[in-house]
Amino acid sequence: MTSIKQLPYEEYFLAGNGSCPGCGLTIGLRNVLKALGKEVYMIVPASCSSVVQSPFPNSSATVPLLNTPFAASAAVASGMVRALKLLNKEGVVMVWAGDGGTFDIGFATLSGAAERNENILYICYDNEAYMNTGGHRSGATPLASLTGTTPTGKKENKKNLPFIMASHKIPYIATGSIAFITDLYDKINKAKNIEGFKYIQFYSPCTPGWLLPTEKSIEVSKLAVQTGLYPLFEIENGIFKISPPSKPYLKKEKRKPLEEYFKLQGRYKHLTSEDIEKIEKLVDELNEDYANLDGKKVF
Ligand SMILES: Cc1ncc(C[n+]2csc(CCOP(=O)(O)OP(=O)(O)O)c2C)c(N)n1
Ligand code: SF4
Ligand SMILES: [Mg+2]
Repeated sequence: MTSIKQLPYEEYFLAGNGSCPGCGLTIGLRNVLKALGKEVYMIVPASCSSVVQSPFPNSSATVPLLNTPFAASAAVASGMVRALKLLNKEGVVMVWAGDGGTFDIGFATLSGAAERNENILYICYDNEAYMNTGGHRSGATPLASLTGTTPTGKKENKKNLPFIMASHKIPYIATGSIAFITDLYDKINKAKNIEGFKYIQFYSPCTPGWLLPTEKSIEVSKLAVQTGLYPLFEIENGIFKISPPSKPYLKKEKRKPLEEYFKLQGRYKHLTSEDIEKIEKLVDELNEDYANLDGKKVF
């Protein structure tokens, strides 16, 4: 595994961009681009990312980048792959999309491109709501979370999108976290050399949207893994494998109490002990399932 000291010094996503302090997407993008280098063509659907990187004169991405309508990114990326082939150009075509643009609005084009096994690296930074337009709930918002459209807490569970992508039988799927940046960096490095459709989703705090103090982004991301709420894993050619940062937390006795995670964030301030018990049961079931699947073929 790469160590922090081994990460390249080159910066492809620059400081002075328009993000809020503590924003997970900028920490993620900075390091993802370190793994990909200059030879990348970025496709960005409507999202905080569009706003963070684009406004002149503070444009902050140093790689070619196309902003697209919300639902179109995987279709645009499919066209981009063909255009590069015709022009005889090398490079990774990467979609960089939020959870709303991935789990919900962009899902039709995402599913189509995955089913065609297009040679695309699709990355979803998962801040668990439509943050750019006021933080309303998405298919990625977790059970009980407060959002602009769930003022008493979301009643439904988060979609398990990595497993929905697994049903497309694509060659590579992974989850990541900004708190384990070298794990994410290694996954991107691996994915960029795989031919076909790659889907990577990473946990990406939104400080205003989660009512999270700006300096707590990494702490909350670590706790998401240590509580078993956001397990890190890969599905490579159908084989499911829990990633090293998550491995210890498959065991219930090793997991940190959910209260530690919830108390950092205003979006969970209303939770009762019964709510937490209910969520704990879901976390237990999820981790039990993943422990049983570890090392096994899932498709
Ligand atoms: C078709 C369409 N509907 C709605 C919008 C307004 N809109 C722009 S960004 C956004 C939120 C995007 O949420 P997500 O994909 O999760 O990215 P985030 O803002 O959280 O980074 C919305 C609703 C739009 N641009 N186009
Ligand atoms: S609103 Fe959230 S996702 Fe958007 S730039 Fe700010 S911290 Fe990042
Ligand atoms: Mg979002």
